[in-house]
Amino acid sequence: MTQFTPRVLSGMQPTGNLHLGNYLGAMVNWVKMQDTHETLYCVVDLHAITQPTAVWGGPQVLRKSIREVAAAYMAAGIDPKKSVLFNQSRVHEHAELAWIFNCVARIGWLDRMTQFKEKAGKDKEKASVGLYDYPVLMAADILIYHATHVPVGEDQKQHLELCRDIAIKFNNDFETEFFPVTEPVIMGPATRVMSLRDGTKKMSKSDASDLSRINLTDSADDIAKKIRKAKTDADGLPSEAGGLKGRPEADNLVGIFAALAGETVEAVLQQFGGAQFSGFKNALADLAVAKLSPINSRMNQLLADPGYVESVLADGAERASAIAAPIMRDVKKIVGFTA
Ligand code: AQP
Repeated sequence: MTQFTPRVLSGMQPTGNLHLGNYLGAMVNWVKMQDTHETLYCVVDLHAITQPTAVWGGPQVLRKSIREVAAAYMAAGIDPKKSVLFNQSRVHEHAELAWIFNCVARIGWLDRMTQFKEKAGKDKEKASVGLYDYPVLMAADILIYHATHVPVGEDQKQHLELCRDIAIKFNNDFETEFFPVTEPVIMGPATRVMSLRDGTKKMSKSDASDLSRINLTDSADDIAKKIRKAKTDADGLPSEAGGLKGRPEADNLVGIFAALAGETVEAVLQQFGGAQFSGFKNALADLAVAKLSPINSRMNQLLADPGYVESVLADGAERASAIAAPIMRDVKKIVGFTA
């Protein structure tokens, strides 16, 4: 079996403000992995344009959003000296490998992808071909760097299984062990942060209600207001995790507290079990403000210097290309395009 050097890749779309779900589900782990792995983090702008223009805002907005997401990465703790930070469209090998993977992946595999069904909605005939093909591009994003680990939230599990299927089929079809079978890294107490208005729905950038999510750009007042208004049920907090079963909103708020505090759900319930939500929400608001305000301030500082953010992205693209180019050259040989 080929041994691959441990390498991490992950990314987020520049389709709006990043929120607490993106932060706790993925970014917290990204930051940790910088000290243990070689890490690449990208702003997935090719993915953003799979949605209607109204979602990503058109060319002027997109350019700004790419900088904002890059600034959010750095503000949350991604160090561009330790990690390669870049935007996907600047490294043409992502799109090139995606085409080859389009010829490896099967339509039946894509037909099973639940995120396409959710994002395309009722009128899937009107969805872009790019939205349908999104998981294939995602596999190319990962495998063009021979990434072995991908830290993501729970919602990306199915796409990562598809990435593994593509690597295995490519290796089988071409009788090689060229691509690693990548491991998803889905860890921590908040791998699926739910909407503050409806504990059965994922916290999401595209939710029409801004009260449903905490944005990394929210002020301290907004954070406190959103937590105070968060939906809860009539009972108080249970003393044990089992008491959160069937109570999605309570479960979500306790999970958020645990993730922000770096504690287990059990430890949070030992502290707050039996308390009413009002007191717990005050403590959660204080904790969220303490954790998120420094990120917000750092993001604003970075955004005041767009030239710096652009220079980080340009440097990152160069470093990413240096890894991707030889891998793409080998793929072309394996497929038979070049000798
Ligand atoms: N609610 C969430 N809880 C935990 N993790 C989450 N992620 C997203 N939402 C949650 C993780 O964040 C990473 C990047 O996501 P993305 O920006 O590429 O797109 P997304 O998953 O489609 O995010 P949104 O906010 O839900 O956007 P829209 O509304 O456009 O669909 C991924 O690792 C994801 O798991």
